[in-house]
Amino acid sequence: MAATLVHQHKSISPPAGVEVWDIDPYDEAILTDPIPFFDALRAKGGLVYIPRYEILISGRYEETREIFYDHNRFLSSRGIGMADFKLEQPWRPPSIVLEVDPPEHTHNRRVIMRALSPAVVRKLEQDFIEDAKRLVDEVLAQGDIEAVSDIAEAFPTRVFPRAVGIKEPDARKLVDYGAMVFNAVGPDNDLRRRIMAKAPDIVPWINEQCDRSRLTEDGIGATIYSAADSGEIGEPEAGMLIRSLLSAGVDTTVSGIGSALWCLAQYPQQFQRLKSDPQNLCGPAFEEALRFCTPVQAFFRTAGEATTVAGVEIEEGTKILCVLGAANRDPAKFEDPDNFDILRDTRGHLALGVGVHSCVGQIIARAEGRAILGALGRRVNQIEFAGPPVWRPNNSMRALDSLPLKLS
Ligand code: OVV
Repeated sequence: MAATLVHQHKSISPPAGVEVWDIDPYDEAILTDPIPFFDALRAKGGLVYIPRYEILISGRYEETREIFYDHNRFLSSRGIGMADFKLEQPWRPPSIVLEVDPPEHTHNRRVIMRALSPAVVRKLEQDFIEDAKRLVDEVLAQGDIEAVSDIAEAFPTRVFPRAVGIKEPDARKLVDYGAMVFNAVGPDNDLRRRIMAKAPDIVPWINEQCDRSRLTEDGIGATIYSAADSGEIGEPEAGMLIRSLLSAGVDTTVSGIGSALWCLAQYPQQFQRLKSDPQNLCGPAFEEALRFCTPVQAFFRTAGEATTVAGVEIEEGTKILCVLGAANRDPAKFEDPDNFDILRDTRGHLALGVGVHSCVGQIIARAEGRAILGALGRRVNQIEFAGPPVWRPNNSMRALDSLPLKLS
């Protein structure tokens, strides 16, 4: 390559009319306490220029949705992180569903969609409900718990690898791989370097689990491999789709469930409300937690052409950080957005994205969330903090590091 890339993507000057904001959105103080940053971001405009990384950033609902919805102008194939895959070698072979545009995207996504059909997930949900009941009884017997490891990590790492058909799951490696994938979305900072140092330990293990021989014959993984038998995709592509499940299916739900527990401890009246009708309110409660805490806080898109958004001229090759977490707190879209209210209308929230790339695993994620919140609502009388919650910095994920709770 002729020129060295300063920020892993094309050098971009501030477009006319946008505010230039000299801030590092990846400062650990912001990552662990993002709400004041979100408020300031939305106040500055629909698009803001960050000179430190030569990127645009959007935090208002309308612009964020417009960019995320339009896969023709705003590409995923050039990477959903700060690095432009057209100019820089990605840290792993690109995902064939996340980091790709139509028509390849459409073809590959269809295979996952079929493997995660409503009929399949309905059956899985029965197991999830049983498992959630058992797990909640276990933690209730303990009284004081560390809810990140005891519930938020324990539940998805028990049920999800089994649903995929991983014969020998390793919860730690699955969670750490998720941390790598989500930190990789950010700049080449300390956070990213620290987790990437674990790659030699984790990446080969993950890749091995994607092999057909490592999968049971009755799981989601086997259904994906059957698409290779019929010639719809190749055998290597089937392996890559398993890798996508393992990349996107663990840390996201760990974060979503952990955050939901934090919300219910923080808003005890809302937990009592959930308890009044766990069967029907477990879904809305999980949805509101997704809006309120937004596990995937931000992904990039890359402008594939010169275009405009909200009157701002955007150059081809511009990286735009779309802050879903800020959009989900936009008062222009959600009334009283900083209030956690499980009865509110959460429709349109962007926690699972929007458009062709919206979360392909959302029905299984929601089934997990409902199962665990339903079990808590039915079996637990009170959730209280047993110590201060600690957030864990990550370049794209909002997640807790520790959440001491007392369940009674
Ligand atoms: C982090 C993430 C989200 C969605 C999909 C994937 C990864 C993937 O690897 O396909």
